[in-house]
Amino acid sequence: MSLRKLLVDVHTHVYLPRYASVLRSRSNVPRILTRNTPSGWKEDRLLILDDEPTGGRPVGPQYWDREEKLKFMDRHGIDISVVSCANPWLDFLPFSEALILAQHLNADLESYCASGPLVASSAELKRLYGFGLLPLVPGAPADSLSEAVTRLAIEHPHIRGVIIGTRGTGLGLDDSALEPLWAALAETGLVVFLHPHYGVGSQAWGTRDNGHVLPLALGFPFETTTAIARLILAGVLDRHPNLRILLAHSGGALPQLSSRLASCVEHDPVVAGRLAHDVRWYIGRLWFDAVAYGAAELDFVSETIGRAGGYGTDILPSGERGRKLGASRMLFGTDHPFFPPLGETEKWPSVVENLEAIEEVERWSEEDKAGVRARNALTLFGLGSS
Ligand code: 5CU
Repeated sequence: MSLRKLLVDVHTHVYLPRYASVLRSRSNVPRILTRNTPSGWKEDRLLILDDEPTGGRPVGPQYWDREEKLKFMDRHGIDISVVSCANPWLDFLPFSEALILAQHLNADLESYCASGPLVASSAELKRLYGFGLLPLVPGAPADSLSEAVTRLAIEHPHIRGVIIGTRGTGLGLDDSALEPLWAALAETGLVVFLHPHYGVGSQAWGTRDNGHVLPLALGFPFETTTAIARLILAGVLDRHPNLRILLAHSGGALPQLSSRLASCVEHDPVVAGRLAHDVRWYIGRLWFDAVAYGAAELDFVSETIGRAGGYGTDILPSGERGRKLGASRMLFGTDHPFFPPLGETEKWPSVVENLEAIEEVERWSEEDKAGVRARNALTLFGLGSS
């Protein structure tokens, strides 16, 4: 199969068996508990979010079994998945435990990918690659984080990046103690997948029962928006221009708010003085998954990214050139195994919606769409000769 026709999923999660057993061993959230159903079955339930309703939600082999991941990929025509541990990663562990568990889980992930199948018609491309874990928890010494990055890059060829949350070692991603981490990530070229877990200000959700709708639909993306905005405002991308950051859920509200953010910075000489560029310029230095569920949103995000690179320069790439630039920074994702279908269906509606959204962006050429489906990921993760 031509690489142009591939489908690559960059946002797809797993709780490896070792991680699932840690969750099973716990009596506080995050945890997996087994309970008896009224019909006498035992069922596993996952509790990871702070406000998870008592009893959590069903969890099963689709979260940890590689065969289930491959079946899901086959069913949706996905050739390659770049899998990552789902939240909340190692956030709940003390540093000494997080350090050891990260090493074990990264070795597990390497073998999950390396011993998996090849892409049909390719002698070199695997169907599975991964984002590793770092012991990025309170108390982590800065040099241990950069050492972990170097080790990951040297020891695990199928791990092409790291997934991180928004809290760093407790003070967020603008903490200057993280400088050696950014330096090591930029040096190794590992892609940083920035993903939310905590949401923001849950008092804003009110008292009406809306289940997980508001925390997941709004809280998650707002959390990512705040975290990446703080990283940009701290000048991290000026000091580490080779850092490659992929934002979950199409960057949350960052594209929509980027000109407002830029205007606020312009009005604050202290913050503006810290940055080498107009804030919007940095948006063009990031990558965005295409997990937005709508064509209008994808179109808007790519247009915003495309224009971003021109801010502060004489050329404002708009029109086709801007769109191409923007589309080249967007990558298909599914969020599997989250958002499963509610009834019996062959394909998951959440996946079909994301694929249809790519197909329906009228201003993207077939070339742009093929890029979002596969080529951009192949290039970003250095897979095959894209
Ligand atoms: O449904 C959820 O809670 C989640 C989650 O926790 N993490 C994620 O990536 N997607 C959905």
